[in-house]
Amino acid sequence: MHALLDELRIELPSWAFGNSGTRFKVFGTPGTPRTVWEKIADAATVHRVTGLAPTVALHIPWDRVDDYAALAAHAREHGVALGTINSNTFQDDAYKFGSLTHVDATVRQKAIDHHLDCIEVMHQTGSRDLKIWLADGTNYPGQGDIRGRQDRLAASLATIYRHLGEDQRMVLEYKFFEPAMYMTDVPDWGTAYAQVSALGERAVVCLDTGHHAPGTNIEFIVAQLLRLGKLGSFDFNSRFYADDDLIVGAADPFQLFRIMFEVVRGGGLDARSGVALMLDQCHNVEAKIPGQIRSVLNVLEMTARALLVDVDGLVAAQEAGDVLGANGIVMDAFYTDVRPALAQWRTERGLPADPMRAFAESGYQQAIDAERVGGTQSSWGA
Ligand code: PSV
Ligand code: MN
Repeated sequence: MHALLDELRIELPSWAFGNSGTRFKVFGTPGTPRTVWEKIADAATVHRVTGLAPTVALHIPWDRVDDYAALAAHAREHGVALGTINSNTFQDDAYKFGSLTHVDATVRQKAIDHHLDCIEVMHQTGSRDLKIWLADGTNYPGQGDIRGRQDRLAASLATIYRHLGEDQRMVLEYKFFEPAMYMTDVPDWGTAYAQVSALGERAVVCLDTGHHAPGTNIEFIVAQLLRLGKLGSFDFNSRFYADDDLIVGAADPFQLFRIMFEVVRGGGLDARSGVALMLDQCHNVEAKIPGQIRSVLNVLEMTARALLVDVDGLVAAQEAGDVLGANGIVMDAFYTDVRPALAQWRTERGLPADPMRAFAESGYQQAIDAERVGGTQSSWGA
């Protein structure tokens, strides 16, 4: 296996361990965490069997606690650390017509203050990244002034950026629609790039793989943002139709391979690149902990295949105009079954050869099913 595989780190979202669903129904599952403390214990289980997921992202206010230093210590005791802090300006009545873009300065200030609170949390957790996804947008032509909203967004982001600590970054996520249906204020990588470029070096873009129109060439965006030095992080998931938030690589493993190939090509696996690979998923009907294990393994598997591409041969074929030869080199890597080699790679590192099986045999699920009775199960939005 390629040495760079040892650099792979995948951050888990705390909310993947809570219940989630669609607007039609959220199904509860035995063993679902009631608190962020329990979510972190579950996330640590994924790291124990994969060795690939040493950090957990939090969502504020879903994961609000009184003592973040204690939460960080709890994570450490479980063998993981706290990672990205995600802000949330999409579930408060005040934000009906926008948050950082709102026409009313009082509402904008409330949204800015929430981000300053998140920065305070980051100081206590030791987190590097503040990730911002905005639900801001409009549903009807004429409802809002597109340009005015961009200007207010720029001003709000600049205020937040000024408050970041020296080692902290702002990561701006884009999404082309939903909940706004006509116009979203940060709909695409170009807008996110324009906004973060105006701020400075420590403002970068988050690429959520589910946030593009069907047919979008996502690996092109990866290559371009890496080239521009502005790819801050990924929110990995997969989609069949809209923003499905399904297990990464489930809908289109080849797309995940192509994305990881561009990450490798652009130096994004090197820790110094600052690119954070995160999952942003929900497990609505499947078991959550194995769902996260499978996701981590899918990223590992496609990264291992991407690292198999014979780059020298590829460049030679490209330069010779050998279209089929170049394509054949890429496809050879994609079609290589790396699973036996990865089992061996894990064994050499003292990890279970089969993490899914190791978790199933660990008895952890049965223990939490029995222990976590009563209380209110965590869910998306709580
Ligand atoms: C928005 O759809 C998003 O992708 C953002 O990253 C949010 O923080 C996350 O979903 C919540 O699941
Ligand atoms: Mn996301």
